[in-house]
Amino acid sequence: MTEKLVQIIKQAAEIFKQGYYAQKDITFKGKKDLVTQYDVAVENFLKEKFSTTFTDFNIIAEESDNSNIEFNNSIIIDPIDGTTNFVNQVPHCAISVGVYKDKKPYIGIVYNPILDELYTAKVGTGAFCNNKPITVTNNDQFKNALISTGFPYTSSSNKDDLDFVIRNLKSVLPNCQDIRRLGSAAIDLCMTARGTYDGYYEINLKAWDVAAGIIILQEAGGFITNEKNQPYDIFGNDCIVATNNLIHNELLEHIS
Ligand code: LIP
Repeated sequence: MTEKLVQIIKQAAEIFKQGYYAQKDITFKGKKDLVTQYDVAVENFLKEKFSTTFTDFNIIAEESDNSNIEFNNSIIIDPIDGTTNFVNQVPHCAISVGVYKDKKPYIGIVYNPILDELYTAKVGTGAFCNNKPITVTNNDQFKNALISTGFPYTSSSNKDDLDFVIRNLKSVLPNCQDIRRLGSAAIDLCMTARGTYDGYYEINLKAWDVAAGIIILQEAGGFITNEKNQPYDIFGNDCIVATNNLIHNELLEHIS
């Protein structure tokens, strides 16, 4: 199934690349939440191909009405994760596809067509970037840790969410090596999986932002919980805390 998924995702990537360099029609789903005609075009392409190729799976996708779709055997699609980057030609944006069987993680694929970086993982068989195995860092010193985070779109309208961002920056930043914010949750998880970052946290993500990346990170030796050190629910609103495992507890201590 992985090979077939990759083949289809690489076809969709042609639409993605064409859009990245083109003039875009931008509409707003929320005050900060953008969508372009290319998000819709990539999603429609993937949905059509996946629904005819993988008939045992239903599809949950960012730009679609998912209200009547039950999460079970599901393919979860983010056609463009990092749409703000895509619109501004910042090359950190990707197609993200997570496959779940009986609600359990099965296959994760994140493809950045601009940098031509393909992250793949199937549960139990490791994680790869462009077919080379990847693993998390072995750094156990939080003071040396490079941490990634993101700012939720809701920080423009919800004071509690803005406070969460500021409070936790104030707590994490002075205690770690540094913080990065590149604007794609899917890629942030993959960069933690490949050992660029030691850890990552963010609130209010959607299932399509993380469905693939958490499988890739887990297969690379990473550890993922919510801010209370409980299992992270991809359909919930908790903070995702995703690390190399070794600095997990210390990152949790700085998140409130
Ligand atoms: C975005 C993320 C980004 C996060 C935003 C948003 P989109 O996904 O990946 O990192 O900060 O809240 O969810 O909307 O570009 O697919």
